[in-house]
Amino acid sequence: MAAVKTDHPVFISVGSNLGGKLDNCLRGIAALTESAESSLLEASRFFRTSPVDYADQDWFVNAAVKIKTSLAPLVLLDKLVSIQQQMGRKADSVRFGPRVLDLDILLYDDWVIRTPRLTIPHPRMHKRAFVLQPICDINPSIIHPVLGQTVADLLSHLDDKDQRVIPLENQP
Ligand code: PH2
Ligand code: MG
Ligand code: MG
Repeated sequence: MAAVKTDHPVFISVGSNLGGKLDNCLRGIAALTESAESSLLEASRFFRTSPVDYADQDWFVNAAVKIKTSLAPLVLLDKLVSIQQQMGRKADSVRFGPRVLDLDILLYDDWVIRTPRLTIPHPRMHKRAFVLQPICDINPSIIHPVLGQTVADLLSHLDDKDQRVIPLENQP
């Protein structure tokens, strides 16, 4: 009998701060979820967000999606990298700098993964309002599998008041 592939719930963050930011995000989500292996379960609103970690760049558009996928974590990562490249993303000239499209795995089921290429949960997600607010849109009760706190708690305890996360006025 053929091996049965199990689907996993996965949260992905979506961001862009170059070119048609919202359109880039929408095209990235479509490329990811219009395949046999991954489908869209839920999406957050889209937000305008002030740049974090590297301030000298344009504001981002950010969102998060919950998908279900049969792809293993590193295979999913390869898929995200290939979508980013298809969308015209070049090798990053500045760490945390401008990008046409960024697709990051935030949570893969309730797994904890630490490999040289991939750390899950995403190592900075608990400090980033532009990640926590979109996940809260989808489900505020999701528990961070390492910290053991809900994403709503993590968001409400962020002490960095400089992080601006503003819903887009015209949601797609
Ligand atoms: N991504 C980064 C660095 N800083 N800031 C915002 N607001 N949104 C992002 O998606 C973002 C960032 C590196 O991936
Ligand atoms: Mg990123
Ligand atoms: Mg990335």
